[in-house]
Amino acid sequence: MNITAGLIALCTATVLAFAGETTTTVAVAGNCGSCKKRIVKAASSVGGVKAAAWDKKDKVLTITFDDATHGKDALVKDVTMAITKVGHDVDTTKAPTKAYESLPDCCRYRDHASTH
Ligand SMILES: [Cu+2]
Repeated sequence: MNITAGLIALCTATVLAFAGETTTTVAVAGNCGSCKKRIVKAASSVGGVKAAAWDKKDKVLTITFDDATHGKDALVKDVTMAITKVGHDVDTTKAPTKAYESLPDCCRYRDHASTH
């Protein structure tokens, strides 16, 4: 086997090994389109997350992640940390007051609900 063939075989094996994808959902508090952008951005910044979508009506974040490299519990924990850090409550984990207060007024889901 020459080097090129070896590299191709290695790459193929890597792709196969990392092909696993799992989807999970978590409840994330928020109000509007800006919240959506903020939440999705924070979730997407977490290693292993391949896709993230937040439904502003249901307040549910759907995350698609690589289950070959990331366990679900650890991943949800990382996503929770990233999102609470930008001011949004995740399930029973409250965002720090300081982070919440840094949100624009329209996004303050604890004080008022708005879906502008
Ligand atoms: Cu908002």
